[in-house]
Amino acid sequence: MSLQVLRTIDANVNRSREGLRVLEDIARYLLNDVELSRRLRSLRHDLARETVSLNAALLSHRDSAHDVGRPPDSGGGQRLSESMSLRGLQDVVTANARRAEEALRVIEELAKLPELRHTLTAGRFEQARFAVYDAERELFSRISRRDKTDRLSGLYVIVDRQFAAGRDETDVTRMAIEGGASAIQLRDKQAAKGELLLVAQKLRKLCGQAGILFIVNDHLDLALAVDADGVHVGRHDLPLPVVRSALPIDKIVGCSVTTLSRAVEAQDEGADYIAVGSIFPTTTKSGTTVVGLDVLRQIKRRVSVPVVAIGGINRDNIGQVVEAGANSVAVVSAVLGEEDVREAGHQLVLQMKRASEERGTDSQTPSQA
Ligand code: TZP
Ligand code: MG
Repeated sequence: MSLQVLRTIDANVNRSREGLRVLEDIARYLLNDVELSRRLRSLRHDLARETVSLNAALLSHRDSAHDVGRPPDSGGGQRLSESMSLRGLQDVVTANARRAEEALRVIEELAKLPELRHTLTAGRFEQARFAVYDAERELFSRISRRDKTDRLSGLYVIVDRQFAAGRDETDVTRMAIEGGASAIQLRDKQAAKGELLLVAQKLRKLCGQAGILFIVNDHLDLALAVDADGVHVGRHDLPLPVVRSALPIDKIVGCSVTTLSRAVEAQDEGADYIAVGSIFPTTTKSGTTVVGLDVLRQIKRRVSVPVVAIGGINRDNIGQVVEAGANSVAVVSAVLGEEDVREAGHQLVLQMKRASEERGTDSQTPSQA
């Protein structure tokens, strides 16, 4: 077997293993995804088995010292060039998945050479390459969606024209954003789609400029049309799996629930966050079930996705909701029903901060440890 072929195989076995290890550790330590990290680990182990018969030959011909691609000794202190700089975890995933995919392709092609045909099975590396394509997609999706749900935490203002006291949605939204909202949801049970589309486009733009999340209630088609960050559905809307598969992989879907069992089910069906409510009595939505803070606590204990509390929440009771563990608090009337929308939002954000500081301090006291 030629030395050059062995060295090429060696370099690419290493590359694929290293790329896969980075992906595996992202799945394991950054996403806590047991299933995906196990899949990547067994892929890495399977590949090690495929080349085990070549191990001695590969190692004995390894000559890293004379590798023309070896980084210069002074390279460690160098800054990444512009083209190499990574913007975030998504880029780390892409770079390492590509590294593994390309390396696997090289091994696959070399495995077809007559001198290697009996030692390596090209098809195994091809299968592995496709498994990495799938894992790359899944990791990219998980990270992008987690980035969004991380930004949910805080005040989630639902903009519903019916409760805006005749004010323009754009003005109301702008003031809610200035008041400190982390997310805006457009909700409208009455307007025609075409009219709602125009509103959605405006709110999407405002939220984009402010760097906050924009979610569309009920309407998957509108969410897609305006490139919203996500869509919110309940039991009368399209089923979660349908919404999940129709949405681009980096968009989120939220789901309203009133019970613990439905919360667990919604998470299993792909909900990126769960909205629980009505926590307190409300007149904003008719026919709601008042679930209380206990259901919120139970759901918080059982699901790993962020939980948004909704229904009847105002500046007097928002502290209890934060205390019960809500990651985010959704309101309609407590912001839209006030004359000064900005100030109303600001006060709610202040109360939330106070309550979470108290909660943080409490949980750090030795008596609670
Ligand atoms: N879903 C459950 S309660 C509710 C919705 C949309 C209404 C929330 O409005 P408010 O005014 O904050 O009680
Ligand atoms: Mg709905």
